[in-house]
Amino acid sequence: MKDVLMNERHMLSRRKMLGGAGAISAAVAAASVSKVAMAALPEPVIQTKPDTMPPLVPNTGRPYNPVVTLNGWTLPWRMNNGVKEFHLVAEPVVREMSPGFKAHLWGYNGQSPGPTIEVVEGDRVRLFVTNKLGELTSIHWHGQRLPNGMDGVTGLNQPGIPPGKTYVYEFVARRPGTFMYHPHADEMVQMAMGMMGFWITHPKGKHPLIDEVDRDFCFLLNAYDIDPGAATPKIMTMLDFNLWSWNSRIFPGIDPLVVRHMDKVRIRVGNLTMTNHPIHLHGHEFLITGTDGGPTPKSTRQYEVTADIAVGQMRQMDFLADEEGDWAFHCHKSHHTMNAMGHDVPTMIGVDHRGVAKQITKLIPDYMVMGERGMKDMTEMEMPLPDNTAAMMAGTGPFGAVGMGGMFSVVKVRKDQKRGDYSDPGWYQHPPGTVAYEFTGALPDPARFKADVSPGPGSMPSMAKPAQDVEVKVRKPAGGHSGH
Ligand SMILES: [Cu+2]
Repeated sequence: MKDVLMNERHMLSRRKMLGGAGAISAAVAAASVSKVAMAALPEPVIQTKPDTMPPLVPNTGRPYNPVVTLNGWTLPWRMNNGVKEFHLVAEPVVREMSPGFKAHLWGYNGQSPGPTIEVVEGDRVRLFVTNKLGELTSIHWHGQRLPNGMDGVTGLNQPGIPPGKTYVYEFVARRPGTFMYHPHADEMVQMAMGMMGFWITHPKGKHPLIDEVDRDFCFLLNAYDIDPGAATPKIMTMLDFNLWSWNSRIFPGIDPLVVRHMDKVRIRVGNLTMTNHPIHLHGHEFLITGTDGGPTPKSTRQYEVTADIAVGQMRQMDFLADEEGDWAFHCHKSHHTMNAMGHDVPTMIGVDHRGVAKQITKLIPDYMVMGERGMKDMTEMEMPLPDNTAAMMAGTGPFGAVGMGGMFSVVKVRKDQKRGDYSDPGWYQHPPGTVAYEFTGALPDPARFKADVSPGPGSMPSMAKPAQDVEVKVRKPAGGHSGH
C-alpha cells in the first residue's frame, strides 16, 4: 500500500514538472485509483475523549441491544459483503485517568482501554490491526471459539505484528457472551501500559439463558503504578500498584452508572490486573448470569452482593434496580479505593502529631502520615502534591468528602430517568426521615461487663501466665505491602 502511494506521488510530481492540462486530469484519476485501493482497509476511528459515550445502535447487520462502556465507547464497523470489518490501531495514547491527571499509556484508537467490539452470534468478523508501537504486538481474542491461527499468541499461532504493519484476523463469533481482547506479545509490558479492550457477542434472537435487559454496562478492571508527578506506568511492578482503575479511570473520574427505577440492569466486568477484585454493589442483589465461558446454567445462580473477579476472568451481573438512590459500587479491597500515595505510610493512629505532619508533608510528600484518628483527615488536609498526581482520596458528595479513590463509582437509580437517558441526574433527593441522623439526647454511661481477672478465653489454658500484662504496641514497617 505504502509503495503504491509512493509511486503515485512520484508520478504526480513528475507530471507536475512536465506541466500541461493533461497533468491535472491524470492527477484526479490517480487520486480516485488510490481511494479504491484504500477501501481495502476501513478508516480507523479515533476517540479523543474519556467520556462515557452513548450506546452505539447498530445500523447494519442483525439488531441487538447495545452496551454502554463506562468511560469508553464502541468501535463502529463497516459491512463488507456480509462481513463486519473493524480497524484497531495499537498506539501510544494520553489517557486522562481523572480530571487533571493524565497518564501516558498504550492503547487502541486513541484510548486505553481500546474501544468495545460488539457483534452478534454468527457474525463473520474481520479485524484489521495496525501496529503503531515501537515493538511487536498481536491481539488475543480472550474467550472466543476461533481457528487456532487466529488466537493471537505471538510465536505460537502467528508471527508478531511488526511496527508499522497491519495484520488481519477473521473468524465467526460463534458463542454469545462477554469477552475481551489484549496483546499476546510482550504482554507484561503491553498490558501494564493499558492495552486491552472489551468484546461482546450478543445472542441472535431470544436465548434461554440470556435475558433481555434495559441497561447493559461494561468495563475492565486495570491497575497502574505511576509515581506521583510522573505520567508513565512502571511496567516492572508486579503487585504494588498505586492506581486501581476501571477502564483506566479512577474515582472521582469514573462516571456513575445511571439507571431508571425498575430497569433490568446488566453489568459486565473483566479483570486484567494482577490480583482479584471483589466487586460489591450496595442496596441490591444480583445474579451471575454469565462468565467468559458464556451464560451460566440457571442451576448455578445464587444471589450475591459481591462478586470476586479473579485475574483473567469476566463476570456478568444481572439485577433489578428496584431501590431508588445513589448506591455505592466498588471493589471491596479497601486499598483499591485509594489513589497514589495511599500506601507505604506508617500507621499513626493513637499518636498525636498535630501540627508536625502538616509541616513535614509540605517539604516531603512521602512523609505523609496516617492521621491519629484515622486517615479521613487527609481528604481535607493541605497536601502539596506534585503536578499531575491524583488526590489519594477525593470526591465530594451531598454530605461532604467521600474519602475514596480508585475502583469506586455510584449506581444512580431514579424514577424520573427517561428510557435510554444516561445523563447524570445529580444527587438523590432523600424522602424526609430516611437519612441517618444525629442522636441529641443524653448519653448514658457505657455498661461494661464486670472486670474479670481470669486470663482471656483460649482453646487451651496457657502453661504460664506472663508476669505482667502487656498491651501490644506495634507499627507496621513501611515498604511493601505486596500480596493484595
Ligand atoms: Cu480491587
